[in-house]
Amino acid sequence: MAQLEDLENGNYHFSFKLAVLGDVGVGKSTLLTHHVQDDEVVDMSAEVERGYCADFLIKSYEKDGRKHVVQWWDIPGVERGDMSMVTRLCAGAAGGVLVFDRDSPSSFEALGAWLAAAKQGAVGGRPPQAHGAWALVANVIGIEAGESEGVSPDVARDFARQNGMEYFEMTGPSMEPFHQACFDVLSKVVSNIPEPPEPSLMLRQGIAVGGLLAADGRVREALYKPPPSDGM
Ligand SMILES: Nc1nc2c(ncn2[C@@H]2O[C@H](COP(=O)(O)OP(=O)(O)OP(=O)(O)O)[C@@H](O)[C@H]2O)c(=O)[nH]1
Ligand SMILES: [Mg+2]
Repeated sequence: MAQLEDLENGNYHFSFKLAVLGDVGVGKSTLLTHHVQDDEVVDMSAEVERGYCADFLIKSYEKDGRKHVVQWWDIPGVERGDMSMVTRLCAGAAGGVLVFDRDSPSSFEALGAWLAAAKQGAVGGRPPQAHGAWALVANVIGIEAGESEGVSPDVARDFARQNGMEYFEMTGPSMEPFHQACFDVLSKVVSNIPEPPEPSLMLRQGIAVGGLLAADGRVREALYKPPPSDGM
């Protein structure tokens, strides 16, 4: 439970929410669980209004001497029936990972709707991450295997490029492409953190400041500075 305790006790520099989205059965929960399980899994259910439910898992990352605690929200594919709920489930997220099944063209065609709904709820940093930092993962599950030729990697890569995302392909049992997608999103979010971290900007980016950061003298100074004027 160390990861959850870290979150509860503010034992981090920064903490933020990321989402994993995509159609039913494309492997989101499986991939996310493996990603988080690398050290320790904390699987919890967050009850959301009207009985909807999304699991979230917590994972800590070290980057450039700072500790980031991420709440990964595992958005159920059935929520595609109510995209306004997807927007609400993604509220305050700093970005996330979209997943589709290469053997299921319909799971690829749905990505635009998933991304639009997620971006509406997400918060962000500087453009092009103004609506969060996102990455695309092609999984191979075989939901519709045999019914079509599947989704061409070139078409998927084009979609990713048009939407400012990196593209990652699961090719075998290795989890590496999914890890890379998560790290890509994480490093984009982290690269948007202002230096020194100015509280009102951080709030707008959905990033919470933890106790480890507050112990930093330069940061304490920034915390007590008045927020920058936005010209109004
Ligand atoms: N063949 C194959 N099956 C997989 C793989 N990953 C997951 N599965 C299976 O595919 C099914 C769906 O996986 P989940 O991870 O539950 O899919 P999901 O995207 O979380 O689905 P929802 O939560 O319903 O939206 C499960 O039965 C998994 O065991 C994979 O890499 N290859
Ligand atoms: Mg799932």
